[in-house]
Amino acid sequence: MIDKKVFDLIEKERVRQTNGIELIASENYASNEVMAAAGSILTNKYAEGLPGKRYYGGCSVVDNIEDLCRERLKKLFDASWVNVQPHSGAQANASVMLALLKPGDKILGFNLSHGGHLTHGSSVNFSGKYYKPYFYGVNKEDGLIDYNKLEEIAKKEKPKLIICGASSYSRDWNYKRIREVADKCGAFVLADIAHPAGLISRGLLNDPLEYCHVITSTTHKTLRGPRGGVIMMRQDYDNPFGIKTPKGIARKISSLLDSGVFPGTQGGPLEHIIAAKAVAFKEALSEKYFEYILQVQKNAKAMSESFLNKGYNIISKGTDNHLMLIDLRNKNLTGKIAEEILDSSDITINKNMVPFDTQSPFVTSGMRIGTAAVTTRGMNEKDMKKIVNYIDIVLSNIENKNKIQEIKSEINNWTSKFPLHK
Ligand code: DSN
Repeated sequence: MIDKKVFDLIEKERVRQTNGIELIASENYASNEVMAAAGSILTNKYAEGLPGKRYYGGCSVVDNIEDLCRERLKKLFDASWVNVQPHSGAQANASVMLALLKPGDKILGFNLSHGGHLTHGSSVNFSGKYYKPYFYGVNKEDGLIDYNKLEEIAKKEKPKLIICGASSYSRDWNYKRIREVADKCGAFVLADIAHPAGLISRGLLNDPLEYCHVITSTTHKTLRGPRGGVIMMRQDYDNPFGIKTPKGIARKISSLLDSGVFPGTQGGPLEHIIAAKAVAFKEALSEKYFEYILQVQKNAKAMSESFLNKGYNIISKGTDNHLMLIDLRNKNLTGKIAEEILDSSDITINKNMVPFDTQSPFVTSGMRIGTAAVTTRGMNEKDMKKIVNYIDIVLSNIENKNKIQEIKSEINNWTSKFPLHK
């Protein structure tokens, strides 16, 4: 039996992904092998627990798969301990907080409206409901993180956890400085590297594992794997909060984190996704991936220069990673209008709050753009200029339906030269 309705819709989505220009900074095109593993028979298996310590029989094969995945991830980030079971980045962050904090503990995260993430203390998320959040942000003048303010808040409030990492910050992080602040106030540091993980894994950005106690990431953005999350540490620590097992045994942080994932916040791990993560990590260790991720970074720089040349206001005036955030107020546009009009020409971006935004999160004054997906299709710096040109024409002709239709046809024709998978 074939479910025609569902498979017709999947085919429609394949066509959409193929015809358009995909610039959502958190998206990418996973390889056919990654997708084959994600769509495999492993979806049938329950495996609560960890390899060698499961609550179900018949786990010998999935034990091998999960061990392989863990070893590859350790190699990729030079980590000594990893957990590859989180179903998502949000689950990974929830597991870490459950493991290291008690309800009501103070946490210090990067302001969502300055580029942070919901799970770093937002009032609408578990992290802002169960813990007491404080926020640092960027300077108004240069759009760069205000580390002095971060230190000031940390010294005053003495949070248990300082979170660094972002979903729309285009610059590298000073992890060393954050760790120094944390040591002064007795906090743990969690680096959520969901976005730049691929660049970090191949040494193109500062290494958070050197200074941060715990690292979380997603696997589907720059890492180009299946949708999912992971947790890592380079060094295990004794637990300074004195959490003990019911039998009175003091537990290491790694053991608390494992329990934070299961049974703390999840049931059975998704072994088909863990297999797909393993495939993606093997790919990420390859020379070909290094060339790819280097090109992602070059493309982002080329794209931000083209936008600046056309008078667009890029927050912090450039990028170190795979994305950029553009304040559209000098173009008399909101993020909402830009997203809608670009969508109608088959260019996909997302509206985004900019620091000190005066619009609501549903409207916003900005747009976020990333180069991970278009680079997977084989596009280079020259193509980035072309894309900026298309965006500029569309945003300068929002009332001109014919022009937008003309650009859309041109784009559909142009993207057919760049297959999703080679
Ligand atoms: N929603 C993701 C993003 O687009 O950055 C982060 O979780």
